[in-house]
Amino acid sequence: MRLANFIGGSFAPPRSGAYLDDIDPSTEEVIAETPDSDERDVDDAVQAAKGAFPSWSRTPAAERSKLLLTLADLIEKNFDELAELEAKDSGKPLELARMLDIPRAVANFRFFATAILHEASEAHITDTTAINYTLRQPLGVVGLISPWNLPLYLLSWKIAPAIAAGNTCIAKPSELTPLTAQRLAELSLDAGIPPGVINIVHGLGGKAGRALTCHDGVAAISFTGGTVTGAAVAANAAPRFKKLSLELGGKNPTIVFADADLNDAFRTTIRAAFWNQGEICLCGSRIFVEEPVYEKFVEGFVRAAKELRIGEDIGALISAAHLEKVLGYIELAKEEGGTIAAGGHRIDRKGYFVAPTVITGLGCECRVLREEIFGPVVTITPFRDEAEAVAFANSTRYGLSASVWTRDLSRAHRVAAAVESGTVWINTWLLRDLRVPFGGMKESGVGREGGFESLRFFTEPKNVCVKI
Ligand code: TXE
Repeated sequence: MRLANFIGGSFAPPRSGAYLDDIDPSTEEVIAETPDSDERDVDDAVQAAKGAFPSWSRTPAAERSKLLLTLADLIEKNFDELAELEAKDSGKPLELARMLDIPRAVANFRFFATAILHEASEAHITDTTAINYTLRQPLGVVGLISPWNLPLYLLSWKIAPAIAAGNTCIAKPSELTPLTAQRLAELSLDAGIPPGVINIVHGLGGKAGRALTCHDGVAAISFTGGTVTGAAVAANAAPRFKKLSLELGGKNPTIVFADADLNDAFRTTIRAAFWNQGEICLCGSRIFVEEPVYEKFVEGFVRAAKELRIGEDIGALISAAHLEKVLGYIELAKEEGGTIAAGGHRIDRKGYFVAPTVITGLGCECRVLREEIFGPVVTITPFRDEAEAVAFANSTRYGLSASVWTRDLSRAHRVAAAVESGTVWINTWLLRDLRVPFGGMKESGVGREGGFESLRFFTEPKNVCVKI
């Protein structure tokens, strides 16, 4: 299968004529060729998006909403095919793509299609002298850069609010997982979304992605990916005064107090550790357990980790390079003095599979507890009291999410307030309401997405002051 860019409603080969191999991580076979686009393709897409903007931005919200809802219906109609493409492209278990990725893509379009029907704007009355009101107008052409771990899920999380708010967009999916983006382009045509509203340019981050962040015709960049890449995106976009939203990595703590419902904590913590083979920025990769229940917790956790089925519960890692990175951290854990209590090795079969790995015996100063590994690798560390738990949780440069397990209501609120992270789940994990602000503190990002936060990001507030 040879993919194409989607520019101005047509499929076009890359200007360079060059392609990149797209590999199925579970078989290591090439399954498609992805355009190796450059700044010429990005410029073509910007021109198409610019051309479509005046008419799209004037299209009534009710009409835009209808088109987005039609696209959501079409994704649902093609559910099986999209789930299969996603699983093949990313290495994740098919069941997970069916349970998580594709339903969320549908939900994203439905959510923002209806959100724009319920917007209100502020008015500020200046005594008897003036009335101010706030216009929130679309920005124009926006650039959307998404990663490979949740391909359609995160791409649609950006495209839906961007176009719902009246912008036209250029999406740059990860070069490692281009398949569902290609299918989305086709479905957007079937849905009747006008040419140029959604453009998709495939290719490498350092080339096509970089061109998008540097293009003067692009008003804003919404990026999800690694923290180091986020810094490169910011370095290019910030001096050009583009609006920026950065959703970056995480090294999220799961804190289990001795009074928690341990069965529940246990079941959810396993999922938080190993879902999508640990390749979710929200995964709980540092588990802290209060001393009285530590031994019992570790014993049960290790047993459960060993029971996870490779291929069904745990998919393949995205690439050979990422596999090496994850295995490198397992070696580092040993060098740092850790004990591999479960897993710790590659699975002896085709594909980039790593056994679910549990590491004990390391403190928060170790690199394994400070750096994002982004694989099926977790550490479990005991803590003495609440203050130590909070200090451990806050001991990284990241601040994306945290999960706290306790039956003590006051403590739950105290710890939630003290943990430096954009989201704190109490007695749960990854329970998402699309209206809440989503994003990270510290090096986990800048800005928030979700609900009206997304619509605000993709619009420019304008104060209109009318003298009475
Ligand atoms: O993703 P990148 P990578 C973390 C995880 C992982 C690490 C690196 O720790 O090991 O990041 O992953 C595009 N200008 N996360 O390198 O590079 C790229 O093409 C513009 C966390 O695979 O962050 C892709 O479309 N764009 C994470 C997107 O950026 C550039 C999800 C993300 O790729 C670019 C994924 C550039 N200079 C990885 N360089 C999360 N938080 O969910 C790359 N890109």
